[in-house]
Amino acid sequence: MLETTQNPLDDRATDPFEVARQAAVQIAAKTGVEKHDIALTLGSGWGKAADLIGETVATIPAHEIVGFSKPALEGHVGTLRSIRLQNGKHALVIGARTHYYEGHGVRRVVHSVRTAAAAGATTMVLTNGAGGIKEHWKPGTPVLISDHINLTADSPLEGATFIDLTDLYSKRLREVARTIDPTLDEGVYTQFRGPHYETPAEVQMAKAIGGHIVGMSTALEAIAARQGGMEILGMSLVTNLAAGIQKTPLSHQEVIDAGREAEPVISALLAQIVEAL
Ligand code: 8IG
Repeated sequence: MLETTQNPLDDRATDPFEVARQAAVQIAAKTGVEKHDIALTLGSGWGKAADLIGETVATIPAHEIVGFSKPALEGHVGTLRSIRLQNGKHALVIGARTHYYEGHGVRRVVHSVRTAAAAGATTMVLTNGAGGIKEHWKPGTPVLISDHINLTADSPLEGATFIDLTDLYSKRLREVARTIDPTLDEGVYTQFRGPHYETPAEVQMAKAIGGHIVGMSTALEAIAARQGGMEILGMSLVTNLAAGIQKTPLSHQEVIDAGREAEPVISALLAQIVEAL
């Protein structure tokens, strides 16, 4: 895709936190909402949750906000939405994820998370569609992320920034989610670079090192969210069993279809969880 305007994050001399602060100021101006309490990134299969969590105050095309890119993928809605929850809190819904595999660098990947922190959010809900390694997870199963393994060999942290990642995906928030659905299982999310799916051998490696879910997002975002001081809830929708675990080859269309089918149920679940946070 041809980009006509320069993204300030691509200039190494720019402070990415300053860009995030500017983005937060623009969001406050365009939405009329001074502070957002909670932010949600809605990945494939989770988009409908935005319509269920509350009353939409404003919808902004993400590329109108500094540092955000145009969406790379059809089906990934490039909007930022400000929603007033029933409990009076304000949620910022990020429907514009930049994936690491797009090759624009990790600063762009985590810009939405840094913007959410700058906008005042103290809770970050990260959702995604992913492959499952546990065989009993049928396509359409929502899973809580308990921890992650970052196989991108990259980090959103720059320089000697040493940050603890213990309890990165808040145990407290996982327990809140289980008050809504006690049957929610959990697993370790393994982020691969993508955009290819894994080979069956790579899935076996992920399993051997303690992974249960394979995907192409979230881990880098969670690190940035921790740096921003936010409490994190991570949820994956298992849209397919990982390569070699399921007997048939993976098809992007099947993944999309499984997401669409599960969307109403898991979106309603997420809306209930958000209300309880
Ligand atoms: I949806 O099986 C979805 N995203 N890496 N592997 C990886 N990402 C995914 C998968 C999968 N399914």
